[in-house]
Amino acid sequence: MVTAAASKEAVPVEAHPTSEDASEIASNIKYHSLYDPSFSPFKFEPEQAYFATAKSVRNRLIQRWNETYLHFHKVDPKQTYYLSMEYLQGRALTNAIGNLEVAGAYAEAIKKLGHDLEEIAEQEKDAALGNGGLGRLASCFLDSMATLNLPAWGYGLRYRYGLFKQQFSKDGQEEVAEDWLEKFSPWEIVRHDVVFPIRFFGHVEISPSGSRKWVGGEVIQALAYDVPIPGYKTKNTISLRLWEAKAGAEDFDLFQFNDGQYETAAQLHSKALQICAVLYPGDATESGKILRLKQQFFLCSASLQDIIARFKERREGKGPHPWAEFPTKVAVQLNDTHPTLAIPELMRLLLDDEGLGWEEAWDITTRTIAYTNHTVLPEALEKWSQDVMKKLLPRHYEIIEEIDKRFMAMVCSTRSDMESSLPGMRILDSSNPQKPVVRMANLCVVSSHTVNGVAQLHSDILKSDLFADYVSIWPSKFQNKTNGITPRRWLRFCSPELSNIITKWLKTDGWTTNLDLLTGLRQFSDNEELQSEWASAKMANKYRLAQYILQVTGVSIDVNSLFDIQVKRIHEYKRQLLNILGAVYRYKKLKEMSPDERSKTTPRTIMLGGKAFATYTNAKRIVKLVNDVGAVVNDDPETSFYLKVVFVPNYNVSVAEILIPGSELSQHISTAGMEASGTSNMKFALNGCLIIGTLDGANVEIREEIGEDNFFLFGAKADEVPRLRKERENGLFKPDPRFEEAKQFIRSGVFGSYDYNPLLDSLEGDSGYGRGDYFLVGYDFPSYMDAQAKVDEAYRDRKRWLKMSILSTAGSGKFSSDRTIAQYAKEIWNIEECPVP
Ligand code: B1N
Repeated sequence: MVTAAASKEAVPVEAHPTSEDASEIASNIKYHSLYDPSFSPFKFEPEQAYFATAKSVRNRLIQRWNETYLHFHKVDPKQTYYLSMEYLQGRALTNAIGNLEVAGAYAEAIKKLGHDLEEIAEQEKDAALGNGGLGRLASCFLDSMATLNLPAWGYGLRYRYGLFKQQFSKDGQEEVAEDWLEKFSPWEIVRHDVVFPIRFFGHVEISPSGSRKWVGGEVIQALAYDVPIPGYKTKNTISLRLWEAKAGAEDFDLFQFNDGQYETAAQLHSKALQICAVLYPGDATESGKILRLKQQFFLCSASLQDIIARFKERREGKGPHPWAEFPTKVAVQLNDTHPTLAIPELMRLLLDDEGLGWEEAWDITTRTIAYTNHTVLPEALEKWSQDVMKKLLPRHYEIIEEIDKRFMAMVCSTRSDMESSLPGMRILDSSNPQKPVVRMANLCVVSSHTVNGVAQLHSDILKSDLFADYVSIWPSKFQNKTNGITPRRWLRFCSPELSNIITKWLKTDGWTTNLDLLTGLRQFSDNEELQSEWASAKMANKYRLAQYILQVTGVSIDVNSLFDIQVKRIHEYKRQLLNILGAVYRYKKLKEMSPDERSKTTPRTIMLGGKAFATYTNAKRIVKLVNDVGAVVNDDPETSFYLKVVFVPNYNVSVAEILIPGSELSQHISTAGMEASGTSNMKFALNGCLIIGTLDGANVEIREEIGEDNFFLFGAKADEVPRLRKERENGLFKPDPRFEEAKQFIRSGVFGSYDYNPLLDSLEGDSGYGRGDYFLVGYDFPSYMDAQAKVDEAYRDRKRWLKMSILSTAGSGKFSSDRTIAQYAKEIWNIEECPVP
């Protein structure tokens, strides 16, 4: 027995891989640091302690993950495969020990080793294989699928560099590659036994019998990495399978290498590296476009080959493969159009490799695939050049052509009344002969058995607008599945203080898996004892947040001020500009007040955070403006007690876990009709944070659930937006003087010498989206300011505010991703739970 030198207690080194005893867990952590070292075994600083702890937890996960796989294999239920180009997993350690219910024991064990669990957990880099809401939704869904014991898998790509790190220079945001695999990830298991060939380019060969085969081109290998996803309070642990691209030794030309042609010798190796190098590379250039399409196909082809192999394996010895059974064993969900190529790829595998006829293959494909739409923004609806598609995927292009042809024939023969709508419904759009394209959303709608939006309003807009023509052909194809979030990561683990109070008052912790139980808090919303406990939990979270802000920005914020937060990707439709214009106006008014008048106002700390896409100029200008306003406002001795403006750098999942619990007001202020759902709105409300927002996305349903008195509503309604834009174009819009004053104040140069005129001009003249202020910042500004005045007033009444805060949490039950996933399982996938005994 070896004893650990660096620890506080003399801890023996032993395996104890599944013990729940703190001393034995400490021995196990030591065991990993000594016998599976990734650093000098004699070092045990926080970083080494993190990796050793992670390896210890990982073994527990692997055991459950193996049992789950074997159980699914034995029962052979219908399974769901969730295909997504993005996952925003964040950190795994706290979540894993929380879900396994060993957090307390691990905390104690780590203390015995002379460290602190929180400090150890902070060593972990976020797995940021996604951009924003869509990727985080996929991760919340995995958590719920595991927790609900559903037979389900996630499939994605193992990007070498995930979402960039946001840094600042004097010119504003700079993007730096985020090396989440710099050391290694202890949460993945490389599967050298799971490898599939993926072909690109080449040509189609037709045999004398007329059968078609895709041959030639370049072939790259897809290698699986499995990330175990533990459910909460269950043994079930499912897989997120991430594909990595690889070339083999046979692709390495030793002859060329020895001849000094080093680059050409390893050409395929470098091509393979490019595929999984980065998340969503810019697609402005032709080569960038091909690379993005290659990524999408890589995910689809590897995943479908894997799914088919599993289907066959489970039928081994049971006679020939009854393909008609495939849709009774397999459900494939497309997370937006990014994995659309799963459709022609499944068709190709069934037609060319399995020898099925078109009708049969089409029937199987359409009964297997379902599609979720996440946006109505025209620029986000994917269109791929027909020429690029033909070149990269010649056989898939043929299949898409055939789907398009048969769809047209069907409409013409059964719905002659719809002929004039046909050009807009077609998959192939050749209306611009210079740039013929494939419309991916149309391919998805035509080929899926179900299409869903992600909040009621969004699903209604899909039906009345974007997909209206299809609705008249297939009225029952369209559904709504309002998004949700996992209450484990987004309340139970990120705010233990508030969680304990909720458990105490509800007399059960059952809310963590049945979030509707939170309505039980309503009856206590006036109770002074609960209110005072609630206030101290929120205050503890505000302290933690204030400390974090000080540490990353150097700005000291007052925990007694109203903490007002807007964090999300920077986009003009999300209207961070409305927020900052409001802040600028507030500052100007504070400056004009006498000290006595000022002392009657509500002190506020406005925090904004989020990343701007590298080439999105206006988004970057907004980030710069927030920083510049903060620099002036925070240093103004006259007003800084009443107003601080902070840009929170590098917003990501783990930063959200600090911000959201400490928030009191959050802003969800997109132009109505443009935010499909939003999911941070749900996280904030769940944490007792009040919302100021428009009637957009899931805000509509949140307001319904928590009550309109507890929601600060403002702004135009979705159905008014087209008319307001028209009026604006026709010069009928009269701006509010406060709006003009705020813009003028910025133009006057108070916030530095950077030229904000182009940004502000987008609110007036031609914004590039058509005639000026497409996002109606000017139209909504007065009602926004009025709503903000109501916020200030409500905050001054502490009892009233606390009651509203409690009611926000109490009304958030609907927004659990457990509810969302249960609905997908029943109403789209037709799968049932399969708990490991
Ligand atoms: O998906 C989220 C929603 O809550 C948000 O409202 C919505 O904006 C977001 C292209 C997207 N829609 N579309 C994307 C992501 C990456 C990309 O390359 C589009 N993200 C959303 C979850 O439903």
